[in-house]
Amino acid sequence: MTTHPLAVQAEPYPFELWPARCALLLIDLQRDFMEPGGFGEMLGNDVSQLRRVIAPNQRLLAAWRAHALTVMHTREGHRPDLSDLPEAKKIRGRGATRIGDTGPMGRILVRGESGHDIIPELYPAPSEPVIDKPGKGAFFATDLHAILQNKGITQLIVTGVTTEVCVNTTVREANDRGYDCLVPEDCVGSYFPEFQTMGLRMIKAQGGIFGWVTDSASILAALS
Ligand code: C5J
Repeated sequence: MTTHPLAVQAEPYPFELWPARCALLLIDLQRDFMEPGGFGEMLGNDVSQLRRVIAPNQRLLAAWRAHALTVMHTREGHRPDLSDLPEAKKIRGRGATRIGDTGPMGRILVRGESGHDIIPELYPAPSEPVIDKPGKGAFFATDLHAILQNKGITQLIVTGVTTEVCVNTTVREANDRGYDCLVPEDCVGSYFPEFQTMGLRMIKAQGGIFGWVTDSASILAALS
C-alpha cells in the first residue's frame, strides 16, 4: 500500500505506521462488559464509561475494513465445562456470582453464551479472526501470535476494554514479542477514570516503555 511509513501524532513521539503490517486488535468488546443489564453492570459498574469507546472504534474499524487491512477480535471466556478455568481465577474476588454461574445474559464468561459475544455495533466480519482467550492477555494460551506472524504483522493498534486489565496486559505481552503497539485513548475504556488515566500513562512512560498513545482522529488523519 505505502512504500514509506505514515506518521501518526502520538506520545511519547510520532508513531511510524505501516498499514499493511499493522493489525487492528479489538479486545473483549463483549456484551457482558459493555451492555446495560450485563454482568459488568450487575456488579455495580457504570457501563457508560465503556460505551463511549463504541463510536470511535466503529470509525477505526470502518477505515481498516475500507483499506482491506488486518482486523482481529478477542473475547475473554472459558469452555462450558470450565476445564480451562484456573481455580485461582474462579475464586478471586470472593463474589457471590462467579465465572460459569448464570448471569443476566447466560453463564458468565462462558463461550457460546450471549453475554460472552461481541456487541453488535462492533461485530466481527466473517473474515476477521476471533481469538477466544482464557486469560487477560490475548497471547496467553491462544494462537494469536502464530496468526499475526503468518500475516506478516509487526505492529498492533490495540483497542477495547478494559484499559488497565486486558488491554494493558495484551500490550505488554505484544511488546515482549517484538510488536510495536499504538493505543488510541478514545478507543479504550475502563469503569474507573483513574485507571484509564494511569493505564495509558504506563504504556507511554519512559520513552514508550510498552508503546505509544494517540487518538483515533490522529490515526484516521494519517491514513486518509
Ligand atoms: C477485561 C476484565 N477484558 N477486566 N477483563 O479487561 O476482567
